[in-house]
Amino acid sequence: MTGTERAGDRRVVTAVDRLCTDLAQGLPADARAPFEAVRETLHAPLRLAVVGRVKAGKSTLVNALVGRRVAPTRAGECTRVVTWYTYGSPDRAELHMVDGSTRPLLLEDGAVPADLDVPASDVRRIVVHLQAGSLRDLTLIDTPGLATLTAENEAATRRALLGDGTSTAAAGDADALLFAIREAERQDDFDFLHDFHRASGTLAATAVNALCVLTQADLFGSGDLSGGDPFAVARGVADRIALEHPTDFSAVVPVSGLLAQTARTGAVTETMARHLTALADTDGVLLHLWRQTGPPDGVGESEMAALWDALGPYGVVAGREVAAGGAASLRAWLSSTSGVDAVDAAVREQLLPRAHLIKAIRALSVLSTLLHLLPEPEEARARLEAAHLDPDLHPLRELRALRLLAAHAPDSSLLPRLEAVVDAPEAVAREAGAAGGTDADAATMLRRASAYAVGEAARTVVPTEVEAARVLARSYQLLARHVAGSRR
Ligand SMILES: Nc1nc2c(ncn2[C@@H]2O[C@H](COP(=O)(O)OP(=O)(O)OP(=O)(O)O)[C@@H](O)[C@H]2O)c(=O)[nH]1
Ligand SMILES: [Mg+2]
Repeated sequence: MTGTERAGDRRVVTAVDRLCTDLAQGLPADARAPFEAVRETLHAPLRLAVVGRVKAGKSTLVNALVGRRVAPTRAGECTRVVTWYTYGSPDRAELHMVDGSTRPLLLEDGAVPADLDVPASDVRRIVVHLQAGSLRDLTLIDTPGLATLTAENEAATRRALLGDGTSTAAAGDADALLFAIREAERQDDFDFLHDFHRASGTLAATAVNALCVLTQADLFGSGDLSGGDPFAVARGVADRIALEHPTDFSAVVPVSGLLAQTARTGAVTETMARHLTALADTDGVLLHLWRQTGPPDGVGESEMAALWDALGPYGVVAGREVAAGGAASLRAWLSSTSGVDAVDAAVREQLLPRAHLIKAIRALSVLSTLLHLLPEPEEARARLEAAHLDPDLHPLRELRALRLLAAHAPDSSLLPRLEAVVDAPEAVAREAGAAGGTDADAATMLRRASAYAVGEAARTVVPTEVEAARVLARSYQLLARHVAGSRR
């Protein structure tokens, strides 16, 4: 995990926090609430929403990521209410109603009930507090499917993530998206994604805050029947999507939520491994037909059904050999095969290290929708715009320039230098002084690098390079100021 906090990112949060307080200063206490709410989100864990078409396997993946079977899943349209899984003790859940009231929700065997005793349209969200390590630095948001049979379900997701166009909710509740695509992407997937990017602010109109998961990877191709590898087919599709949509996602990861859920929620037992091993000599194609032909000798109908539910056809056929090694081997195989470790890695390497910046981007965007609540909205807008030029907020501009450059001009010579100032500014400053010179010499070196970048901005005609070079020039200048200032 590379989630170490950088001083610059902390300064971004402090600057936006200050801005919230300053803007709301003249308001009476009760009118300050929306601004306070924005401030609070800056200090809360990153909110990652799992979004996608109905039946993409979102809730199954949420269970795998949480490490508990807490979200209801089923073959028919299932999730009807936006549900937050957040860190807290003791384990409990509550309904946040549309009318602003809150009431407790009893978990059934530790899981959210699939059916509520109130109409889903009366509930704004369910919040589930769990003492799960996976939620310490991340709140996961499960959402009703897009493109559903029930327009109301899709509307709930759009409201929660894109906002209802009114006030505080205008940029929605999520900082980042885990976008679930099953089989292949469709145009309406991207329509939604672009709406989300717009809602999360112009600074975020890049792949900064969205990862894509290609779900149900165990069902790709005809792998399980032909003896091929469905995950290899899914990898090919994922690579194509990544290539064709470089600005939409920072990564595209194939995953089988089902295998991951089974591996990570304590569902793999020695009994399961034994039943699976008992199928070792049955022909794979025959196994697929077991519902018609009956289960093979030595395994009962309900046991076979349980294996099928937990592992799917690929998991049953391909997992038999490894199951001979017992539950621990089966669990390890399911976990690594499922691809969920790669999803975790993408979240931890691409989203969490930049959580402060991503949250700050969203907070600025929400702030811009609250200005009408202030006595002098025009003056407040000017202050907000001026804040974008605040040196403390420069990391936001760096991040955006880096993503655009990586997507549109990946061979640019500016890329490694921009990466260096984004990921390790202290090292850049150190290197500038590495020739053994004084701090003043280091500052001079950085100013020279800045002047050189200004020249590069003038020489290139590629728009993303022009912006990157300008951003880099300012980065070097700010670093020079920092080096000179800190050693005085
Ligand atoms: N084989 C296989 N089946 C899966 C996988 N993920 C989910 N499923 C099955 O697909 C069905 C739908 O899964 P859910 O997780 O409920 O899907 P969802 O996207 O949350 O559905 P909605 O909430 O209705 O939009 C369930 O029957 C799951 O068991 C997977 O990776 N592989
Ligand atoms: Mg669901």
